Amino acid sequence: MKINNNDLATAIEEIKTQGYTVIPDFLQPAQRQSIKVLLLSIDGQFLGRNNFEGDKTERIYSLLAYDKVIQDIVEDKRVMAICDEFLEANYLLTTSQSICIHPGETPQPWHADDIFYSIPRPRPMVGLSTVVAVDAFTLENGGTEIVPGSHLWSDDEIGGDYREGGSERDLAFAKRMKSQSVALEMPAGACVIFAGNTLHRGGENNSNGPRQALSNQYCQPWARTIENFFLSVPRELVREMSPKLQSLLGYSVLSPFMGQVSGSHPLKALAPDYLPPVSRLGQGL
Ligand SMILES: O=C(O)CCC(=O)C(=O)O
Repeated sequence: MKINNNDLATAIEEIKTQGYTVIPDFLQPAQRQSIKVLLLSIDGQFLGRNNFEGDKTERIYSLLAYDKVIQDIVEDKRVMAICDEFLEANYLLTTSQSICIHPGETPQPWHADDIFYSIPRPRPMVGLSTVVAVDAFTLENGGTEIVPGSHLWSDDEIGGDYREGGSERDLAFAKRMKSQSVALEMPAGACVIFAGNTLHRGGENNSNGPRQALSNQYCQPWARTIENFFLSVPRELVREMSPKLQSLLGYSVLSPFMGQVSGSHPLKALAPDYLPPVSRLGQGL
C-alpha cells in the first residue's frame, strides 16, 4: 500500500525503529475544511480540567459520533493497515477527540498514551495513536513533541513515575526529555502515527492563534478503552456505521468470546428490537 511517497513497509519500519511515522498529506483539503466547519459548529466550552488535558486546551471527546468525516478518518485504510501490523485482530478505538491548544497554553506533561496499562516496560505497545494536524504544527503553536526511540525504553531508563509534578526529579526528567525530543513541524492535513508506548506531549502555544488537531487512538482488543463508547455513541448512530467502525467501537469479540453480551455476539445488541435476556424476564418474551 502506498502512503504518500513512502510505502506501508517504510511507515511500519519507522514505527518499529523510532516509534513514529508521519504521513504529510493525510487529509484531503475538502476533509480538512469539513473538519474545521464541524469543530466550529460544536457548541460548548470543553476546556481541560487539569494540567494534562490543559487549562487552555479544548477537547471534544467521542468526536466520531459528530460527523461522518471523522468516522472516515477513524477507519482510514492507511491507519488500519498499520493497526493490523501492530495490534491483534478486532483491535478497538480507545479515544476519538479533537485537541485545540489555545495561545498561552503551557506544555503538556511528557507521557505515553498507553501508560494506563500497568505492564512493566520494555514491552510491546498496547495502543497506537494518531494526531492529525488540522492547523499546521509549528515550533510556536504547540505541535506535538516526541522522543524518538523512547518506545523501547524500560521503566528504569525512563526513571520512574513521569506523569507530572514539580519535584527536582520530575523537572530533571522533563529537561532530559526536552533535549532528546523533536518538535513536529507538520503542514495542515499531516498526521503522525506513533506507538502507544512512545513518550510525547502537546507543546506550548506561544503563537497568536489556536492549534487545532484531532487524535484517534486504538488499543489491543483485550485492553480497557479510555472512552466508553457504549455509553457515548448512541446505538442508532452505531447501526448506521460500517462493520469496521462497529467492530472498532466494541461490537466485536476477542476470540472466542471476550466482549460477548449475555452469551451472544455484541452485534446482536444493535438490532432495533434487542432486549437483554434479563429484561425479558416476566414479560412473556
Ligand atoms: O496535542 C498533542 O499534540 C498531543 C496530545 C497528547 O499527547 C494527549 O493528549 O495525550
